[in-house]
Amino acid sequence: MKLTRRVKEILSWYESDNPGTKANLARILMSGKLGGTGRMVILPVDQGFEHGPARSFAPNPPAYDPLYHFELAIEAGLNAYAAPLGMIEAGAATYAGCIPTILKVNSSNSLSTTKDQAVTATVADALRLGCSAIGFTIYPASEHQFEMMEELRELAAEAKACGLAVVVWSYPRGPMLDKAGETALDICAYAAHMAALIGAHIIKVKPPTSTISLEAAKKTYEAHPVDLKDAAARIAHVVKAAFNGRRLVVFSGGEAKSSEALLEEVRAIHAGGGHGSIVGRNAFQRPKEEALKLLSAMIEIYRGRP
Ligand code: FBP
Repeated sequence: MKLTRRVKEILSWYESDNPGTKANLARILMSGKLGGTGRMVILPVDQGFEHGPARSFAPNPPAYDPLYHFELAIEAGLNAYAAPLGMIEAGAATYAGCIPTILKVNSSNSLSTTKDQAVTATVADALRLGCSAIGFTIYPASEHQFEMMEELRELAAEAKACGLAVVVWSYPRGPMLDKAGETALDICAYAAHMAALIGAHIIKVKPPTSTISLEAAKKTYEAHPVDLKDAAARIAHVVKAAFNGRRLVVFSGGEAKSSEALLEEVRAIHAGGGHGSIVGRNAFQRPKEEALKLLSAMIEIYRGRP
């Protein structure tokens, strides 16, 4: 496989990584219909853990089958498929080598009142299953944020030493943030920056809204304004916070919404220099044909053909 100039340039941003990690990042960046472009669409299916099976899969019952998600990601020509241990194990042999996988190594569930996640898989699992990366969620602002960051530090060091890449879901939540604060522009940018500081290769955040939440940051945003009304400008601000664009930043899809609403977000991510989307519910909760159509429309936007 010949790497494109763009992928070589992206790999050059990761100056401390060994050839194994770079090869795994290259695998993700070169796979699927967006392979080589520097943009990505990834399918994450950890919602069964996070929200429960019925809330996740009842809208499209074939999605109860773990193999369905491998098929969907492969047929859609996505860059990678991310899931917790059981989901990856369930299709590991059938789909070995068919699509890069990201093993989600910590998980939360809706039966807990604390904002925390349990470590549910290991770096050894990721290697055994042929994954290209581990995935880890941190909740900046939660009562457990520092333990989560310390767990990530340890797992990321181990993963990198074994030549794996590290994908960080950086989702602010906790007592000091109201619902609007969780996706406020300053908070999303802060979350992306912290993930970069902990050593993430790929950072996943939610699309930022026009709210500025942190009292201490308001003056700075007044002095150095971002065009809050422009979704692309907000995306660009988050990407800037991730080492001035020297880290890959992808944006999540959120709850199921209309295709047009999702594509509008994707246009803003593309225009703002975001590196792609990691979209779960909006893909697997639709009937497969519809999901394939939507994913294909997203890919077209990232290919610069809106
Ligand atoms: P969606 O596209 O379904 O939002 O998936 C992205 C994701 O990060 C999942 O990996 C995760 O399960 C989910 O969002 C968590 O969402 P929340 O924390 O808002 O419940």
